[in-house]
This record gives sequence, structure tokens and C-alpha cells, in this order.
Amino acid sequence: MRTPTDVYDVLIAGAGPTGLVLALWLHHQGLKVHIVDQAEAPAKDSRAIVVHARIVELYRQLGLADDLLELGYKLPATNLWFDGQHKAQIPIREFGQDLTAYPFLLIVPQSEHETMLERRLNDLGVHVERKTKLQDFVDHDSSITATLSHQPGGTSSTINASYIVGCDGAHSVVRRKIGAKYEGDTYEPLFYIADIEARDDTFINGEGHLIFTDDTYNLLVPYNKAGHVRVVGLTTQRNNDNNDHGSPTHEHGIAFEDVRPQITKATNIDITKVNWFSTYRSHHRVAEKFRRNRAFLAGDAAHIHSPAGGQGMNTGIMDAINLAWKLATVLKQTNMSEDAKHQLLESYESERRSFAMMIVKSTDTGFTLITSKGFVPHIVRTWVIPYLAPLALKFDAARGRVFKGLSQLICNYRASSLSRSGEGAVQAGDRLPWAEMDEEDNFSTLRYVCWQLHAYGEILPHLEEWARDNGVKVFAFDWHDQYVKAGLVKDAVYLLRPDQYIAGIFEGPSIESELKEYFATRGLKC
Ligand SMILES: Cc1cc2nc3c(=O)[nH]c(=O)nc-3n(C[C@H](O)[C@H](O)[C@H](O)COP(=O)(O)OP(=O)(O)OC[C@H]3O[C@@H](n4cnc5c(N)ncnc54)[C@H](O)[C@@H]3O)c2cc1C
Ligand SMILES: *[C@@H]1O[C@H](CO)[C@@H](O)[C@H](O)[C@H]1NC(C)=O
Ligand SMILES: *[C@@H]1O[C@H](CO)[C@@H](O)[C@H](O)[C@H]1NC(C)=O
Ligand SMILES: CC(=O)N[C@H]1CO[C@H](CO)[C@@H](O)[C@@H]1O
Repeated sequence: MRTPTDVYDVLIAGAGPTGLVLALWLHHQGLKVHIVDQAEAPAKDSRAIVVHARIVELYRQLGLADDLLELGYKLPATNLWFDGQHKAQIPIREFGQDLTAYPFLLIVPQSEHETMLERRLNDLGVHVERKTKLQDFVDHDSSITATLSHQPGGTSSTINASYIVGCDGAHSVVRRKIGAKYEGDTYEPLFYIADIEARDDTFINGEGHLIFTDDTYNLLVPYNKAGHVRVVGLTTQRNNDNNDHGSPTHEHGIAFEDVRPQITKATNIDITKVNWFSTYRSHHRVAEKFRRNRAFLAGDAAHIHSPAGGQGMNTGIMDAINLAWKLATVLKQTNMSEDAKHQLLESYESERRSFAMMIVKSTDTGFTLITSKGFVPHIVRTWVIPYLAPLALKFDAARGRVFKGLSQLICNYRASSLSRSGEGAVQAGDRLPWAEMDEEDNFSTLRYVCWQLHAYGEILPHLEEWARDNGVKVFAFDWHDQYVKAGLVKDAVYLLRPDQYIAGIFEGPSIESELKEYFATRGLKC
């Protein structure tokens, strides 16, 4: 464990999914991290259950994708019911076909996912210091000093680090300390979430079921244990408590027995056991800023969403992966100018805050829809028909659009200062499109956390030399017509950032000088 004189590169407050992923990615890039959590043990409550395709793709960088897939359940289909009638069975096993190697909705209870991340971190010799709360910190401009308090007893200690990242959830101490307002709202409707076991049934068949009854809806999602399902829905009860911040609590005076009638009315399933029950109000908030000098916010500390679309945890993990290589760069590239450091670190906020705003806005729309009066006819007209019906019918364009929106594949950083301007279907700031070739897929190079060049078609010989001299990995691919469909351009060179987003697309005879210029203008050493 740590000794009082240890100095760290990064102190991470909070060991939820965001903090754990950040610790893993920073450690992988050779930084010395310390991570603390006030809780005695990882949370057992199963909150987020969907891990989206983009996360699985990026988990390949640390060899975590296969472990996660092993834990997960690939939802084969989802069903729609209205007032007792089965309206549609929508196969979704190949939902995002042609877009990613992971075209499904992967169901993994958050607690199991976190356990996997923490085990990997422990294998690497990094341990979460538990029962340790971040109380406060001082930013000296060249480093930070944080005060931690330890349970039991409440003794305190200090720790120094170059940077601090608040992954400390909705009630973030770091957010308060940097004076960032948490702008947004709390929704009135009260949700319940339960983890139950039930006997085999039409509704307990390994598929998802979205069931609308006159004044509410219930969603059943199976996971990797047969007979276990997650049930989520809008309670038909109302109360006036408006005080929580999205954490599952039992403070709303509602117990499972209060929602049992609505589940029975919708499904008539034979519930044999209730493993976990909670109610919550949904929030949509985005912190006014994600950084002040040496302190950053990530995950629920920075943004919190309504549960429609299941984006909360996934967005937090993406924050961590975005921030990790930037912190590693400013800490490792020793002669980087202060200006260049500032610009690179600022790009974290500009890239991730605008994405959080976009997610909040779109889940907001979805949410308002499913909680408004008369929402059943409304939802059928505005949501089910345009989106889900084509899905059922396999209209490819609509299917692709819905999948991209859900799976975070849609995330791009086109407007970022790190993206070279461009035009066309695929641009700087985008995710590199995926193209399947025979058995191989085009993401095998995803296992590196470093700058890369991908050349499709002819590659200029001196470019390979340049890249080798500068520590950039080069991958050259013979041109295939399939690449056109994915939006790739013949004989173009794609520069990828360490987090696998396209920094620039280069064509023509002066690629090498343009690449040099890309790095030089940003004060970066590749
Ligand atoms: C009922 C419910 C259902 C949800 N469903 C989904 C879903 O389907 N899909 C989805 O993507 N998201 C979902 N979410 C959201 C998801 O759970 C969160 O977005 C996710 O947990 C955020 O991870 P995090 O690491 O940022 O924060 P958290 O998971 O909140 O972790 C924060 C950690 O910081 C610790 N901590 C807090 N303060 C301090 C301090 N001062 N010092 C030290 N440690 C501290 C806490 O103990 C905790 O371990 C759901 C949330 C809820 C409540
Ligand atoms: C931490 O930093 C502060 C301020 O720079 C310094 O006074 C203190 O000695 C440092 N402590 C350790 C353990 O390095
Ligand atoms: C510092 O950066 C310059 C280019 O900006 C480079 O030429 C030089 O080698 C670097 N020095 C060190 C010690 O890394
Ligand atoms: C980036 C990447 O992994 N590219 C792959 C694209 O497909 C060809 C053909 O299968 C592979 O050889 C490449 O490795």
C-alpha cells in the first residue's frame, strides 16, 4: 500500500466503473495512480446492465473485451406488448451487423462488470484504498495535495499527486471543490428497478419484453443467469419526495409489494424470489465545467442522465478513456510547452462535455415521451412505428441509425481542436469504420494505446520510415472493395489517436509534411 512520502501522477476519487477504467488505462500507459473509495466494498446493486458496442471495442485495447463477453448475455430478441397483446418480436442479435464486430446488446450487471475491472487492476498490483473518503484538496498549480479520511475512526492523511480526477459519482466532492454548477433537472416520475427470479413463462424466455399497459410500462431484461430477470418500470404511485440524486434508495416509501400488482397485471409471471429492489428518480444534469486546472470530473460526477437508452455508465467509461491518454501525454512528454499541455487537456472538456450534452438531450426526448400523459398512443406513433417497425422489418438504414445512436458508435469529435478538418462520409474526429474481411476483422490493431497510421492501398515507402522513427505504429492494408462501403478512401492514410478516434485523413504526395505539421501545431510528440 502507499507510504506517506509516495507521490502519484494521478489521484482518482471513486472506484465505480469510471474510476476503475481510468485507473486501468493510466496504469497501462505507465503512470503511477492511486485510487480511493469511501465504500467498504464494491456496490452490489445492479444498476447499469447494458454495455454498448463501442465500450467492448475499446476494451480490446487492454485485452478486456473477451472477459466481458464471457460475463455477458447477448440479448437475442425483444418483444413488444400492448394491453395484453403481443405486437412484435424484434430480433436484435445482429442488430448492428456490418457496423461492428459486436452487433448485439450485451447485458452485464454493473456489479459483475466492476468486479471484473477491479480484479484486473489488482492483478496489475493496483489496489483500491477503501473506506477512504476524499475530503478536500488544494491545487498548488504544479501538483495537488488531497486530504483523505479513513474509516473506522475518521483519521485523516494527505497525499500528493500531479492531477486529481473526480470519479466520485453524483454527489462529487471534486465537482463542488472546482465550483462547477450541476445544471439541469430532476424528473418527477418515480421508477422502480428490481432483480427477481421467476418460473419459466412466456415472459421468462431469455428475451426482452417491453410491456405497455394502460397507464404505465414495465421492461423485463434477462441476463446471464437463467430465470433471473431485471424488471424496470414507472411506478403508478406518486409521492412528493424530491431529494435524491439518482442513487437507488428505499427512501420513497415504496416496497416491492407496491409494484407487484402492476408486474402481475402486465405479465402474470410467478415470482419466486426478489433479490433486490429499489426506486429512483431520474436526473438530467451536466456539470458547467469538467476541469479546473489540475482537477477533472468524469462519469456521474460530470453528467447524469435519464435511464432511457442506458447511456450513463457507458458515457462515464468513454470519459475515462478519453482523458487517460491526454493525462499520460502531458505527464510523459517532458518538454511539452505549458500551452500545448493546456490545449490538450482542454480538449477533454470540449469533446466530452458536448457529447454529454447531446446524450442528455436525446435521452431527455425519449424520457419525456415515455412519461408523458397519453404516452402509449404517442409512443406508438412517434417511436415504435418509425424506429422499431423498420427494425422488425430489417430496413437496413433505420436499423443502422438506431444502433449507432444507442451503442455510442455515433460519438465523434469532429469539432475538436485535435481533429483536422475534412469532408466526406468519414472525417477526422470519427471512429474508424469497421470492415469485416473474411474471418479477420479490421479492429485487430485496436490492442494498442498509441498513435497509429492506417493506410488503405498504396503506402508511400518513406512514410513507414518516418513513422518508425517517431514511434507511430503503421498498419498497411491491401485495398478491398468492401472498404468503400465502410466509407474508407483508397490510398488515404488515417492517423488514429491513442483512443482510436481519427485525428486526420491524409492523401496525396505531401502526407509526411502534413503529418509533421499536425503534431507540431499541437505541440505533440507522436
Ligand atoms: C437505478 C439505476 C439504473 C441505471 N441503469 C443504467 C443502465 O441501464 N445503463 C447505464 O449505462 N447506466 C445506468 N445507470 C447509471 C450508472 O449506474 C452510472 O452512470 C454509473 O454507475 C456511473 O459510474 P461512476 O463510476 O461515474 O459513478 P458511481 O458508480 O456512482 O461510482 C462513484 C464511486 O465513488 C465513490 N465516492 C463517492 N464520493 C466519494 C468521495 N468523496 N471519496 C471517495 N469515494 C467516493 C462511491 O462510493 C462510488 O463507489 C443507472 C443508474 C441507476 C441509479
Ligand atoms: C506535498 O506537497 C506539499 C506542497 O507542495 C508539500 O509541502 C509536502 O511536503 C508534500 N508532501 C509529500 C508527502 O510529498
Ligand atoms: C524537446 O522537443 C523538441 C521538439 O519540440 C525535440 O526536438 C527534442 O528532442 C525534445 N527534447 C527532449 C529532451 O525530449
Ligand atoms: C485495422 C485492421 O485490423 N485491418 C485489417 C483489415 O482487414 C484486413 C483483411 O482481413 C486485415 O489484414 C487487416 O488486419
